[in-house]
Amino acid sequence: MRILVTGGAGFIGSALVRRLIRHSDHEVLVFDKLTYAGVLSSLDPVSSSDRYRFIQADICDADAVARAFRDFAPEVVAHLAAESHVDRSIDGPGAFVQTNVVGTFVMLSQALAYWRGLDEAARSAFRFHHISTDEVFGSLGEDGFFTETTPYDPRSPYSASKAGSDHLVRAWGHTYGLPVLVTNCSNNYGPFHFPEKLIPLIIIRALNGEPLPVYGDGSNVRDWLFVDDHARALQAVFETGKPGETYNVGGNAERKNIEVVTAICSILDRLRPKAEGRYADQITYVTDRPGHDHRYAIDAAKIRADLGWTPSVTFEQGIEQTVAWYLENQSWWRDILDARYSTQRLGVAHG
Ligand code: NAD
Ligand code: TDX
Repeated sequence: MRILVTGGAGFIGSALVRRLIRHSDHEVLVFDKLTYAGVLSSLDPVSSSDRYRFIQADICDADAVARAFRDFAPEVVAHLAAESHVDRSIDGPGAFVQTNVVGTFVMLSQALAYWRGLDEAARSAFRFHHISTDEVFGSLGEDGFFTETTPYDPRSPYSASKAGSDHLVRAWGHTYGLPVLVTNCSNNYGPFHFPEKLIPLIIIRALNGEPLPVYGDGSNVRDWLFVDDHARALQAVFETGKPGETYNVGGNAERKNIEVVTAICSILDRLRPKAEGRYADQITYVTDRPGHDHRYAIDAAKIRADLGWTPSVTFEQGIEQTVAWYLENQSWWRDILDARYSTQRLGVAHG
């Protein structure tokens, strides 16, 4: 199949593209604006494949999107392009509304126009897959899980913009018959993760001998999924999922933030011991994130039962691999630190 991957130079998009080139016969067109979060070198491992193509363009640019549909004639759209960092959405929500809401509208409008021009067999085979987040469901207390029928309750500018885009995607399915799929996934981690996010930020700052900022008291809980397992879930959904359906994707690996940070510190103590002391000595509790959601947890029973997908690695295996990758691939993240973002605090609202 021909798969149009928006946001393919990002963390999850690049993992999906590497997987599709290495483990399928699909052709891939990456459509990516290359914002601060787009890192083309994440695609170096597969960019010499003749089944891989790249276009630098904005999903809000209807003409560029229309051209990509016309020239590439995709059978699947895997729509991952988004502003993805909650802290940045606190500092500058406008970009989130623009890319996540307006950009998704443009993608849907152009997909619909293209889809209507296909013959009947191609129309029924076509899929528009929107990659979304569990944050649309809001925040849980100590118990319970998000299912596909949990009511939406987004609470940050980021999650509100993703909720808006999810609603638009479903509306295009219900109203116009576009064959859409939505997946809502928990926190991903793994190689090529941009240093603004908790896990890479902690690894990098630990290695640089800097304080390790834990928001609030560190008791917030996230469910962590290794990014390659997410990529495998996405492929299963657009290849075999039922149009109109939503699938929750999760790692069954709930951890308090402080547990994640101390796990990273212990792995580093073993793999790269400090001359004196331990990495955990660098942990510093800092002002909480405004509106910080307490807990996310996913019930992934549906994708397991319907599509046979389960995570392949535990959090302990995945975090070990991730720390090792950051140790072995320092040029990837040092280039980012030099040119784009040097792990400073973001998202402290000023009222
Ligand atoms: P990311 O920030 O690493 O990558 C986003 C990519 O989108 C970048 O390559 C960027 O250049 C591109 N992009 C941004 N705005 C664009 C625009 N206007 N036009 C074209 N390209 C644009 O994000 P990620 O962590 O890989 O997340 C990918 C998707 O998965 C997002 O939709 C996100 O909401 C969703 N998601 C992420 C997680 C997670 O834990 N990271 C979990 C669940 C869902
Ligand atoms: O320095 C930090 N210290 C800290 O304690 C950072 C950057 C984060 N945190 C906390 C906040 C969260 O409780 O760690 C947790 C994880 O934070 P992020 O890595 O920013 O992820 P999160 O806000 O949970 O959102 C992520 O998962 C869901 C992705 O960024 C989203 O795109 C995805 O939808």
